[in-house]
Amino acid sequence: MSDLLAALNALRERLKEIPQADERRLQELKTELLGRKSGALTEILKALPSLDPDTRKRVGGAANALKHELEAAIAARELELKRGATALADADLTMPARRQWRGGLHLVTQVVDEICDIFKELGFTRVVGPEAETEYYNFYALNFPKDHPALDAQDSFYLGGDVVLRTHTSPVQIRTLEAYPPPIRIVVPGRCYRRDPFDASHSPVFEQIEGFAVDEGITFVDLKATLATFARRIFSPTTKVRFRPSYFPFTEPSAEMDVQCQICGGSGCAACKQTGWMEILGSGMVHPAVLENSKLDSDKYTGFAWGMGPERIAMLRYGIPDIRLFFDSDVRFLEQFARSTEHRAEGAAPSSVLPPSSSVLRAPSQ
Ligand code: 2NL
Repeated sequence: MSDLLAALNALRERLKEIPQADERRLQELKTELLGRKSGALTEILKALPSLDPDTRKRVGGAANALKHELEAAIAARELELKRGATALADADLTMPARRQWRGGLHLVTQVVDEICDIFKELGFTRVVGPEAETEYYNFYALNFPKDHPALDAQDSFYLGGDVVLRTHTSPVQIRTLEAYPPPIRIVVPGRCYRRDPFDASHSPVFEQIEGFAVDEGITFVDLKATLATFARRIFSPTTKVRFRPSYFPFTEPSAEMDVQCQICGGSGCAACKQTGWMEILGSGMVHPAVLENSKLDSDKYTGFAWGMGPERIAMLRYGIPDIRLFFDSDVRFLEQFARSTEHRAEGAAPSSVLPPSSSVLRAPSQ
């Protein structure tokens, strides 16, 4: 008798399997538990007639109760499976999937990578450095006079003391001069900060790319050939360039480079103010004082350098009228230019970072 009650208890445990069963398993369970020929419960019911009336009553009652529970659980699961199948049958499998948006590189990032890749082919290494700098690296090492207006807090962002948000990436060139002997050929992209208005053509936060070459025997011919080659690569192979005399504290002589207007081709339009030319960068031969400040012999070594704004290059190339569009983070604008990030993960070599130095925010003791 207690054997039969134990068997009933074991069967009750199997109730738990029912809500998890799929359609096939449910049919198997139905046969295993309630099957007329050899279902587990049927076997117990078959044994009832040989029991004494009292026991028969107790075991029989328990067996019937379990039978009803099993039948109810199976019926509930059958209904559930049927409903699920109906829901799936009603789904429109031809409906287009929701578009996947994996993000993409900002247009300015793409242009920075492209510019650095062109100079990489010309032998220049990509280098980055800190955005918080000392006045020494940002100004004095670069031959800025002590009373230059850029040193005024009205013109630059001071973080306190002599620490300033860099106004150009030139400090990285100075750090490279200190860390490596010539020959040096580097391109330096990065964020820069100036107290400028935020209008169609200015932003207080902007990207710059500077280039820098120092070696024995470098002349203005190297500067012109390198930068003209760059212009023909970033615009088109037939793009004409011209150099106009200019002034920077850290170069002598200095020159601005113009390219034929990318909108009208040179005939004159509103975009080039009827000149047929567009200014794309400033450049010059590295001032001997800059080399001497970093302990290089300016009779032995010469160099050239240039600086340009990738936002401006992107605006000229794609006809973007307002620099603020790059900073508004409006996806409707940005996604028009978005390309996959995959080439970057694979292709673009990471920028070299200058060797770690305890002097990152210190001027050299001299
Ligand atoms: C511009 C002009 C320029 C440089 C940047 C440079 C850096 C060192 C030494 C000498 Cl360390 N020169 N950089 C030279 C000429 C022009 O930028 O209009 N940028 C937007």
